[in-house]
This record gives sequence, C-alpha cells and structure tokens, in this order.
Amino acid sequence: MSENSERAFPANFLFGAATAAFQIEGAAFEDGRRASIWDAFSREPGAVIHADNGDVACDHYHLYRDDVALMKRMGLQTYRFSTSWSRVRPDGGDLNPKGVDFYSRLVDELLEADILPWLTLYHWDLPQALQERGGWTVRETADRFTEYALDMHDALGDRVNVWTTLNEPWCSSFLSYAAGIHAPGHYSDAEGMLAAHHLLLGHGQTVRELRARDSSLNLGITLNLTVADPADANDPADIDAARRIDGQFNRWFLDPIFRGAYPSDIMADFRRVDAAAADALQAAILPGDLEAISTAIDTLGVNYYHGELVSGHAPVVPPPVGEAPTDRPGRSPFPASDGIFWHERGLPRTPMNWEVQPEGLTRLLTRVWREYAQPAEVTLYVTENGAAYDDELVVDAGEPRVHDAERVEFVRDHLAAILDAQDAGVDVRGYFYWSLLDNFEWAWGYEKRFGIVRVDYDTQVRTVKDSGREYSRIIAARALAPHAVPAS
Ligand code: PNW
Repeated sequence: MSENSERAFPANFLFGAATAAFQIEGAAFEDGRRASIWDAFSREPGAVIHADNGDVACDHYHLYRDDVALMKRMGLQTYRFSTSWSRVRPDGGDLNPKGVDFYSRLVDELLEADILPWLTLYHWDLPQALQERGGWTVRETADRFTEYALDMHDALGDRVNVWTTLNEPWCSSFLSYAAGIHAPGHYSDAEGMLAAHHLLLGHGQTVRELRARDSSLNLGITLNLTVADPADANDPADIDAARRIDGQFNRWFLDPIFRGAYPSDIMADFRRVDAAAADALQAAILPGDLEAISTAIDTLGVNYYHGELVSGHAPVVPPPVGEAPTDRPGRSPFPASDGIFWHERGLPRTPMNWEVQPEGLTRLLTRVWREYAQPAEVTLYVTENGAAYDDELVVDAGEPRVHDAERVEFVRDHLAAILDAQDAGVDVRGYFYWSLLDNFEWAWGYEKRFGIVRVDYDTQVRTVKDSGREYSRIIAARALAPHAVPAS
C-alpha cells in the first residue's frame, strides 16, 4: 500500500484502550478488599523498584467517573479493564457485595458513555489467601476461579457481553512461579508448569460454565504472543532456538486451547531439562482437562509488544540486556531455554529494552489467523500493544502537554501493521492501546509510563499526551492519514 494514500479501517473495527485493576485502582484495602499476591509481593524487599506498591496507583477506584468521561472525550469505542478477584471475593471465597458494586457502577458509567465494556476476569491479582493454599500450583484455584467468574456473571451478565477469562497466562505462570520476577516470585520450573496448566483449566471450565448459562456471550482469552526469528535462517541451532521459544511462549498456550493437546516437542524439552517437573505436570493433567481447556471460544485476544531474535550461538556483540528492575535475582521464564541466546538486529528499542518491530505484528496475526483462529472460527483482536517512553510534561502556550513523538509513531506503525494483516486476509477486528493511563508497571513500579494519558501521581491530574490526541484523530477519521499530523 502506498504511503501517500489514506488507509481506512473496516466499519466493524473497534478502537479502545486497556488497563488492569491492580495497576490503576488503588483503594487497596477499602470497602472490604483484601491483599492480593501483588500487594504481598510489592512489600517484599527488592521485589518492585523504589518499593512502589498499588495502594493508591491512579486512584481510579475513586476517579472512575472522570476517567470514563475522559475516554468518551477521547472517542474510545471500547474499554478493556479487569475486575479484582480480591475486591470481589477477598479471601478467594465469600462474596463482597461492595466490591461487586464498584464494577457494576463502572459498567453503568461506560454504557452511559456509549463505551463497550470489555471485561477481563484475571489480570494477575490472585487473592493472597489462595496463594497461601498453593495458588495456581494447586487445582483448587481453578475451581475457585470459576466460582468467582460466575459471581461476576451474576452481577454483570445483564450488561456485559464480552468476557475474557485470563490475561497472559504465560506471565502469571512462568514469569511468576518459575522466573521470580512477578508475584508470588517463586523460582520453580515445576511450579511454573503446574500454574500454566491450572490457569488453562480455570479458563476452560469457566468458558464451559458461562456458555451453558448464556450462549449469547462473547467468550475468550488473551495471550501474550511473540514472533521468534532465528538469527540465521539456515543454521539448525538457530532454527531450534526459535522453535523452542515459539513453543514455550506461543504454542504451549495456543495448542491446548485450539487443539486440545500440549505440543509434544516442548513436553519432551521440559522432560529433558527437568524430568521431575515434567512428571509432576503429567500427573496434574487429569482425564478431561484438555477437553475442558479446548472448549470453543469466540475471541482470541493477542497482546503484542516485541519479537525475539534468537540463536544457538553466543552473540559476537551482546545485545543491551534488559537490566532487572531491582536487586532481586531473576531466572529465565523459559524452563527449556538452555543454550539459547538473544541477538541484536539494530531495531530501535524502548526504555523497557523492548525492540520496536511493527511488521512482527503483521506476521504474528497472519500466522495465528491461518493456523489457529480461522479454522476454529475465532475472531482476533489486538488486546494490548504499547510502549513506555521517558515522557516529559511541559507547558506549551500555558497548556500542559506531553510531546511523546515516539509513541505517536509507535501507535501509527502498529495500526498500519494491522491494516497490512487485514490486506493479507486476516480478520482482526480491533485494537486496544496499552495503556489508557500511566500506571503501576509491575516490577518496574511507577517508573515506566505506558499511557496515552499522563498521570501525575502526586495530584492525580490526567494530561492527554500527543499520542492520545493522535489516537483520537485516527478514531474520528477511522483511517490512518498519509503523514504524521503535526500535533497541535
Ligand atoms: C503486559 N514480558 O505484561 C501486561 O498485560 C500489562 O499488565 C503490562 O503492563 C504490559 O504488558 C506492559 O508490560 C507483560 O516480560 C509483562 O515479556 C512482561 C512481559 C510481557 C508482557
């Protein structure tokens, strides 16, 4: 497509932005909410940079009306948010009516503003009480999750149609239980494998129950997916490195959901590096589990941030390795990544040290569409994509502004990548920028800002960044204009 013509989005394409409960709500111990694993983890020395926590965050719990009004002014058609299990069922068990009431008011406010609520049930904030009983390493947690989901449906099912079970189960299993980087901060491959299975089980049985209650619901899951490229496409060791990263990041979740089976090559790799962990995993997979996990869904959410360039050989020039945010040791979140090296290919990088690679999104969507979604009649949405930059607040003609030119380009380039995928026949129906607001960026605390809206954490004042202004213009035009419009 020529760079000089305007590129329009199809009429059914939805533009939105995403957040997650723990990252924005604050009010961590109000109205009956109790600790989640992130409240506990963020209080462990060295777990989160500057010892930041989610006690106040963006104070969205109190400011949600203003935030919805802001979304409306920005022209968002849909808003992807998550509900906090520890607000709704503070001990993992009994219902807290005040917690449910918050989400009921939020949904009403969104509907009033004509914004489609896109609800995610689990964005990593497991009640600490359930972690103390084993968290996602035990099967019981999957059952508790389904009960919590049904409570939410009791409360909101009359007004919310789109239900996402889990956000990025790779993060809440391997990054959390095997790599020590996310709550609960454990370092066990076996725990990572068990957690991934029980998360998927919780997803599958929840879809089954919700479907049985109401066949008109739009049900799905959001995965963080990547494009793993071999450093040398003709080198067998590099090709094998790419196979293993693709397998552990993408196929370990896509295959059970879409095909009812874990990928046998990765199962064999897990067994090779840790036979005891593989045995524990096999013992945890009970008859019927994969059938539940592969219950038909309507929507697959794809979260895409960056690709990987991997090799079986040590790089000549080492890439700028992403420093861990704190002194807490981290381990690889890939149990079977022995002998895999990440290489540098000269793409620009964000301050997260993540490569900016929009064409990877086109390739990812095309591959997921052809191999998984299309055969299963599942619709694709990009449910997260965004970048942290070192934004500066300036005063321009008396007005507070954030001239985040890099993020403006980032959004435009990734929207163009989606149009490229559509040109290749991929049915991708929406885009959610991550994130609406600067917020609590997990182990990075408040240091990394992903928002198209700046948050001043002292005053809670919101300032729409140039990227937010540009996004609004794109939404209003429902098209990408040929040249970057100078921000005004
Ligand atoms: C996602 N990784 O997290 C989450 O869904 C958001 O809550 C988060 O704020 C956003 O992306 C930006 O980080 C990820 O290490 C965290 O590959 C880490 C990774 C991927 C996604």
